[in-house]
Amino acid sequence: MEIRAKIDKTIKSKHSNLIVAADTNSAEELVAIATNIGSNICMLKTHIDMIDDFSPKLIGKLKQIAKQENFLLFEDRKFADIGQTTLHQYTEGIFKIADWADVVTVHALPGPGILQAIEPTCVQRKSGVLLLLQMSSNGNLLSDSYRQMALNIGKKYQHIVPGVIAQQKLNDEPNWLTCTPGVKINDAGDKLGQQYNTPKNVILKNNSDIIIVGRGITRATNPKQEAEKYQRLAWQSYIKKTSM
Ligand code: S5P
Repeated sequence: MEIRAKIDKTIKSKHSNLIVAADTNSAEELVAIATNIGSNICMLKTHIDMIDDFSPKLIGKLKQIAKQENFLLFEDRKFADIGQTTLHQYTEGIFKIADWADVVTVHALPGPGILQAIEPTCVQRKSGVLLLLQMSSNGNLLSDSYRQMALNIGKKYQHIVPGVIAQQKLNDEPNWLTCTPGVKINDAGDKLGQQYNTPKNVILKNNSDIIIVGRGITRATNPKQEAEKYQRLAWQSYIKKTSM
C-alpha cells in the first residue's frame, strides 16, 4: 500500500489523528512510551539520534510494537544536506533509517536534489517524506516566500510526499496531510522558543489534519490519560471539520 493510503487507513481505523513525539534519550523509555500510548496514536515520532544507548534491537522492538498496535514509525530526522549526503544519512550509518521509518522529515532548503536523492528508496520501500513548510519555533526563518518555493519543490515529488509539517493548512498545496507540532493544552511555549497551540485551534481554526504532541503527553503525570485526552480532542475536531 502507498504511504499516503497507509496513513489514511491508520487514522480512520484507530480514530486517531495524533502523533506522539517520544523525545527521550533512553531506549527503555522509548519502548515504554510506545507500549503505553501505542493504541492512541497513528504514528510514533522519534529522534533516534537522541538515544544514548541505541542498538538495532531497539528498532526491532519498535517495529514489533508498531505492528501490534497498528501505528507508523516517523523518524523526525529533518534532512537538510545535498542529495548525495542525505542519501547516505537515510540509508546507512548505525541508524539505517530507510530500513524502518515509514516517514521522515526533510527540509527543502538544499533544493530538489534532496528529494531526488531519496526518491528511489522511498518508492521501493513504500515510505514517504513530510516536507517542512513552516516551523513552530519563535523567530524561525521559514518565511512565506521560502514556504512557496519549498511547496513548489514538493509538488514535483507528490508521489513520495504524503504530507507537510506546517502550522496551518496552506491553500495552494496539493492534497497533502498537514501535520502540526507545537501543541499543548494550558501552555504557551517553553523557554527555548517553542510556541504552543491547542488541538482544537490547530484542527478547526488552522485547518490542519494531524497534531504532533511531545511533552504535553510524555511529561504529564499520567501520560496514558493525557494521550487519551489529546486523541479525543483532536479526533472530535477532525470529525467536526470533515462534516462541515
Ligand atoms: O516546527 C516544528 C517541527 C517539528 S517536527 N516544531 C517542532 O516542535 N517539531 C518537533 O515536534 C520537535 O522536534 C519535537 O520533537 C516535537 C515537539 O515537542 P513538544 O515537546 O514541544 O511538544
